[in-house]
Amino acid sequence: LEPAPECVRLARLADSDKGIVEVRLERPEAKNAIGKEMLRGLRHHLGLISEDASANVVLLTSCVPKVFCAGADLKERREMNASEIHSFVNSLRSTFSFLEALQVPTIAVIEGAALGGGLEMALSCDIRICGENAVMGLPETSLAIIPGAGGTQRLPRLVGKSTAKELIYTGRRVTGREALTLGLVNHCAPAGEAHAKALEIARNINEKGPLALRMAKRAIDRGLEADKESAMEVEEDCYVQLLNTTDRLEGLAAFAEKRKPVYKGE
Ligand code: CO8
Repeated sequence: LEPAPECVRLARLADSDKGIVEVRLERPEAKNAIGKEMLRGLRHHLGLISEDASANVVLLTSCVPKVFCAGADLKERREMNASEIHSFVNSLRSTFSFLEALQVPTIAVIEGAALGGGLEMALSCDIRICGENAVMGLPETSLAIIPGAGGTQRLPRLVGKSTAKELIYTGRRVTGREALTLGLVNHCAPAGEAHAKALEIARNINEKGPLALRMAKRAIDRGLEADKESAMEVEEDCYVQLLNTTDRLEGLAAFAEKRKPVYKGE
C-alpha cells in the first residue's frame, strides 16, 4: 500500500475535544494547489473519516499562512492532455461529492485565498468560516474553462442563481465580509481568527447527540433535493431512527437531573 502523501494530514484534537477531527492541507510551495498527490491524500483521509464512528465533526483547514487553497494545480495541468484532465477533474468532482456526503457535519476554515477548486472544496462542506482577509472566487472562465468540481451547482444553491452567475461569468474575487453578506460563508471572523471561531462552533456541535447530527444532516441534504412531500417523509425516517437510541433516553435523563448529557452515539 502506498503511504498517504504528506500534503494532507489528519489530526485528532486533545481528549477534551475527542470527536473533532481536522483535515489539514499543507503544500506551501504551491499554496495548497490540488494536484494528483493532494487529491490522493484527500481521498485517503476522507475515506478513513467515513469509517470512523468516533468522528462527530470535521474541520477542513490549511496549515499554510494566508491561503486556504489556490485551486487545481495549474502547473501539473500543463503537462496533461485533454483526456488526463478529464479524468483528473472527474476524480476531483467525486472526491468533493464524497466530502459533501460524509455523514458528519463538516466546516471549512478559510483564511486567505480559496480560489477555483479550493472554493469548490469549501462549498462541499456544510459550514464555511472565513477570516476578514479571505478572498474567494471562481476564476475558471478567466482560464477559458468553467468550474468543473461542483462550482456551477453548489454556488447557486448557496447564494442564488444571479449572484452565482455574476461571480462565475466575471471570475470576481470577493472578500470575507462580502462573502458573509452574500451568504457564501456562515461567519467572517477578524483576520487570523477563523480557526478559533470554527473550533468554537465545532465544540458546540460535538456536545450534541452524534446520531442526531448524522440524521439532521441527512434530513436536510436529502430533503432539499426532493419535493416537499417526499422531503417530509425523509425527515420522518430520520426522526424514527433516533427513537430507539440510548442517547435519546440519556438526553431526557440529563434534562431531568439538570446535568450535561453524556452521549455515546448509540
Ligand atoms: N497551481 C499551481 N501552483 C500554484 C497555484 C496553482 N493553482 N497557485 C499558486 N501557485 C504557486 C505559484 O505559481 C508560486 O510558485 P513559484 O514560487 O514557483 O512561482 C507559488 O504557488 C506562490 O504563489 P504566488 O507567488 O502567486 O503567491 P501569492 O501569495 O502572491 O498569491 C494566490 C496566492 C492568490 C493563491 C495566487 O497564487 C493565485 O491567484 N493563484 C492562482 C489561483 C487560481 O487561478 N486558481 C484557480 C485554478 S482553476 C481551478 O481550480 C479549476 C478547478 C476545476 C477543474 C476544471 C478543469 C477543466
